[in-house]
Amino acid sequence: MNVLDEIMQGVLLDLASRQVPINDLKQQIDLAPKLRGAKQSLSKAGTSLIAEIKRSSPSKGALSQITDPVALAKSYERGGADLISVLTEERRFNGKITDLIAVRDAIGLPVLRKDFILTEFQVYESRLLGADLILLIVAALSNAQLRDLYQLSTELGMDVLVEVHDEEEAQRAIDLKAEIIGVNSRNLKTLEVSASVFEELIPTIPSSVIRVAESGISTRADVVQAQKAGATAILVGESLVKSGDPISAMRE
Ligand code: IGP
Repeated sequence: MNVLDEIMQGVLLDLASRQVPINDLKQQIDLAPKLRGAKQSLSKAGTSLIAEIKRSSPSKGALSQITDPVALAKSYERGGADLISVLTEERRFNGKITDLIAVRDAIGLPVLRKDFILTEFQVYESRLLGADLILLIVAALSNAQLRDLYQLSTELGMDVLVEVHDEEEAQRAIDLKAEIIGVNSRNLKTLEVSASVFEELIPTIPSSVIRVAESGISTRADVVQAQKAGATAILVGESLVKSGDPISAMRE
C-alpha cells in the first residue's frame, strides 16, 4: 500500500467515528457561515499567496513551531496572504477541524479546508465548517467520484482546488472544467518532491484557469520558478510555518 492509500484508509476510519446521518447535515446547510469568495481572492492581479497552517507532515514530522494556529493565521493575514489553508487531517498531519473553525473566526480571509475529501459527507461538513475552498485530490478519486464531489461542492457555493501531480491527472482536471487547478510538486504516493513538475504541468493548463503551484516552495527563486512556469498562485506551508516574518520576502 502506498502512503496515499494509507492516509485515505485512516481518513475513512476517522470519518466512521464521527458519522451522523447525512440528512442532519443537509438540514443545517441554510445555517452555514456566509462564504467569503475564494476564487475572487485568487483572481487579483499578481501572484496570489495561499498560506498554510500545518502542524506536522508525514514527510517532515512535527513542525513544532505551531503553538497557536490562530496567531499564525493572523500574522499571515497581516503579512498579505490572500487565503489561508488549514490542514484538518488528523492522523498524518495532526490537523484539527477545530483549527479550521478557530482560524476562520479570527480572520476575514477565505479559508481552504485541506484534507482528503472522499465522501459527500465531508463536503457537507466542510460547508458547515465555513470552508470557502475545498481540496479534491485527483489521485485519490475515480472520475465519477471527482465529478460528483466537485458538483456538490459548487452547488453548495464552495470553490474547489483540484489537485494534480502528473499529466494524466492534469488532463482529468481540465476535462472536469475545474476553474482552480493545483499542481502539487510532491507525489503523495511516495512523498517525494520533484522541482520539474511545475515546469512540466502548469503550461499544459489553460490560461483561463487559476493555476496554483503547491509544495516545496521556500525561496524567492522557487517563487520565480513557479511564476515562470505560469503559476498564478502559490501554496506554501512548511517554510512559512518555520520562519518568523516570511511573507514580505515571498511577495514581489
Ligand atoms: C504545502 P509545503 O511543502 O509548503 O509545506 O507544502 C502544501 O502544498 C502541502 O501541505 C500539500 C498537501 C496536499 C497536504 C499539498 N497537497 C494534500 C495534504 C494533502
